[in-house]
Amino acid sequence: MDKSPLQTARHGYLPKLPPILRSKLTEIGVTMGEPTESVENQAEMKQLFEKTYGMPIATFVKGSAAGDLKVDRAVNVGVILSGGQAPGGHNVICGLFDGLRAGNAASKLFGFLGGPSGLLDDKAIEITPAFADEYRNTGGFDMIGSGRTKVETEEQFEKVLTTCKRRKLDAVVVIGGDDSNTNAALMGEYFAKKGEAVKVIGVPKTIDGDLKNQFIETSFGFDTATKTYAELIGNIERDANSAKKYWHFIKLMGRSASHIALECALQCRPNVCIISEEVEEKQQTLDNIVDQITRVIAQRAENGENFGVILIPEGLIEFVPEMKRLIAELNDILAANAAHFETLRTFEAQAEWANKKLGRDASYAFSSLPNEIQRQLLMDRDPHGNVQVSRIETEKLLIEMVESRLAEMKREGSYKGKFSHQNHFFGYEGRCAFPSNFDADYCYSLGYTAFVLIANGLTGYIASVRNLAKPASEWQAGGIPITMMMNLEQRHGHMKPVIKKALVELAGSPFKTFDRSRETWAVKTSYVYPGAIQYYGPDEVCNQPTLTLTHEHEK
Ligand code: FBP
Repeated sequence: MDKSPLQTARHGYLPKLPPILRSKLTEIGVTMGEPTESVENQAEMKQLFEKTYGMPIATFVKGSAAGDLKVDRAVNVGVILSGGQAPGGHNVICGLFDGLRAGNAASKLFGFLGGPSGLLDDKAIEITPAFADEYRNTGGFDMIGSGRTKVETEEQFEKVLTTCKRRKLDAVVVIGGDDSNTNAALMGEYFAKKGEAVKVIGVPKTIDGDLKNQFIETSFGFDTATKTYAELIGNIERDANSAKKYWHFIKLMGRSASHIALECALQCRPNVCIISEEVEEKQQTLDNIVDQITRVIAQRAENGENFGVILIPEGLIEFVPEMKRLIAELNDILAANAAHFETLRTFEAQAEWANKKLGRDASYAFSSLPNEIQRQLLMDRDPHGNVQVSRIETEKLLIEMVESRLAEMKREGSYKGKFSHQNHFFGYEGRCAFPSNFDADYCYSLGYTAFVLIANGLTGYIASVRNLAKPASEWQAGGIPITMMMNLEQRHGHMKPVIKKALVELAGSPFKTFDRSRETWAVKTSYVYPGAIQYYGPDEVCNQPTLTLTHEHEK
């Protein structure tokens, strides 16, 4: 395969590891902290996770390694990439591979193909040194592929176990987001309950940035994805400020949380950035959001500035109270009547059926939406029961509503400007970018950490590399029990144990920083142009963490 000059250069990049992981493996010990609790529903979670609930936080320290797997014994480990792509996944695999081989050169790593389904169907390749080298510091998940199959039934766990036994696996590493790490926790518990020796370790991945807590400071991929989007937004801002004729509505990925939109706003200072969590907190309707946008457009028009940039988080629709209720009702009726719904061939028939099944308020909300959005709301759910928000064109819905509101204002004489618009959706553009130095280092460290957790006989843990706002020379490593991040939520019409998404905290420093300046950015053009990710050069240009991480560490 032909390689670009950057691809060739990045092969030679040596990811930085936290000091503890640079020690000899026999000198890495683990200290165990206090027992932990799940974020909510502690009593129920304790019952559901009899074996793996309440385990302590593990921190690697200099000392002799302890545990039931000795680091120098040859081990077999399976790895899967699960869910949406995020920059750096390949480096997690390479870090895990290098850790395994540093422990014992005869250890084997199997990459299961296409995500969890590879584990179920036992489709795997053995990772060799030459194969790993091909993928070091590259973006994408094409090394072994990914998928979103949910592993939750006893039959599926048994199939995974059969695969593990056939391959003589000591452990499985699941590289994934909240749903995939929920799978990992369930699998770890199942094996432990059955007295099986196979360990399960998770690694926090998702560009959405919503798989985090005090010990998982960020999920990998968030850094690179937001820097990629920020480059594009900055370019559009500069275009808008040059041509002075368009309002750009930019939808940004992030299935639920608005971390991506907020980070891009902090980096680029757009005129408006909607934060879904604030919409929910203030119980804002779609009309309220349209008011907020049109007010800014009218104010800028008075200053002769008929252009601007508006950021819209992908998950917004699910946070607008009337839409949230509508989607929840739709999810339930679609789950309960899946077979009948399949028989409805046309959109008209589906919409009519849904309208009859919905309660009065939800039916009113549904009918008030343009047909295209109705159609998008009725589309297939993902295997975890989620609406596929990346396919709902919220940016176009808002443009339509803003345009008609501005027309009314023009008639009333309260708006005299000119409104021309462009719409964009940035999501897939950022998921497979070359990992930034931060993500390249973080991911490699996470993979290596996963190996050390396995070597110490831990299961049901997620790899944790901490102190990330500081240079890698000050990072720490360890693991936390996955159950610590879990609670019960309604999925497919049933209460299920899942990892609780970490949403944007309105009392948190990143949002407060944005809040302090947004009124100014709305009216006065204050754009900042971050430019492309830099891989080589001075630290302040190529080794900075996200502003979210930086602000969160200020508190
Ligand atoms: P993960 O949570 O699996 O990391 O995926 C996140 C994401 O990129 C969301 O931002 C987006 O809504 C979704 O995946 C898109 O999914 P798909 O790749 O199936 O279109």
